[in-house]
Amino acid sequence: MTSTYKEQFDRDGYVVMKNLFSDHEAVRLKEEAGKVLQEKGVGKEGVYVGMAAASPVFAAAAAKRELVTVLRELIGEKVVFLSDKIVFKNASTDFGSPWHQDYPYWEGSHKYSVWIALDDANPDNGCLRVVPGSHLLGDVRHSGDTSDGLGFGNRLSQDNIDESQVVDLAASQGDAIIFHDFLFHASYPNTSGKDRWALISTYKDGAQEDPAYSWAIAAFTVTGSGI
Ligand SMILES: O=C(O)CCC(=O)C(=O)O
Repeated sequence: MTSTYKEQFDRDGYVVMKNLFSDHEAVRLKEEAGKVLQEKGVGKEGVYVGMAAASPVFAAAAAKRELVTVLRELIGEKVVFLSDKIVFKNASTDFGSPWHQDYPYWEGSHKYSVWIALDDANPDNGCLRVVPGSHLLGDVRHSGDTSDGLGFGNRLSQDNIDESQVVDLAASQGDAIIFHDFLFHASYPNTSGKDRWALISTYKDGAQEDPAYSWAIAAFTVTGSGI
C-alpha cells in the first residue's frame, strides 16, 4: 500500500510533489521572477525574498489548489502563507547552501517550506540534499562560521551529517519538495554553468501563535484559489 503524504512527511520530514506546476507554468514563473529581480535591481546575490509581495503571479502560485490540498493534509485546515524567495544559481552565482535547519531563523511554530524547481535540478547544478528523518532530532543549532560570505548563520556542523544517510533530491522543472523546518538540508553548488532557479514558499498553521514576522509582509490564509 502506498503511504499518504502525511505518513511520508511524518516519517521523513519531506515529501515530493511531482509536476506540481506544468513546464509551461514553471517557465512563466521563471520569466516573472526575472522581471521582479530586474525591477528590484537584484544582481548576483543569489537570493531575493518577497516574490508574492512584488508580483500577483507569485501570490497566485502560493495558493495553487493541488498544493493547498496537500498542505492542509500536513498542517491542518488553516494554512497561512508567510513569504517566498527566489534562490537563483547560475554561472556567476554558483554557491551551494551549507547544511542547516530552517527553524533557528524564525523559531515560533513549525513552518513548512515548499521548494519548487523552476529549472531541472541535479547534483551538477545545485539540487537539494536532505537527511530523511532528521526532523525528528529537534533543534540542533550551531552557530556557523560565515566567513565564506554565504550567510546561513545557523549552520549544522559536518559532524551532524551522516553522509551515508544523505539523499540527493534531483527534481524536474515544476516539481515541489515540501519540508519540515527541523529537516537537515543543503544544496550542491552549481558547477554546470546553467541556471538552477528555485522558488521557496513558507507556510504555517494559522491556528498557532507566532511573533509578527517583519518579513511576512504579504502573508495571507490560502484558500486554494490560485493558479
Ligand atoms: O535552494 C537552495 O539552494 C537551498 C536553499 C535553502 O536551503 C534555504 O533557503 O533554506
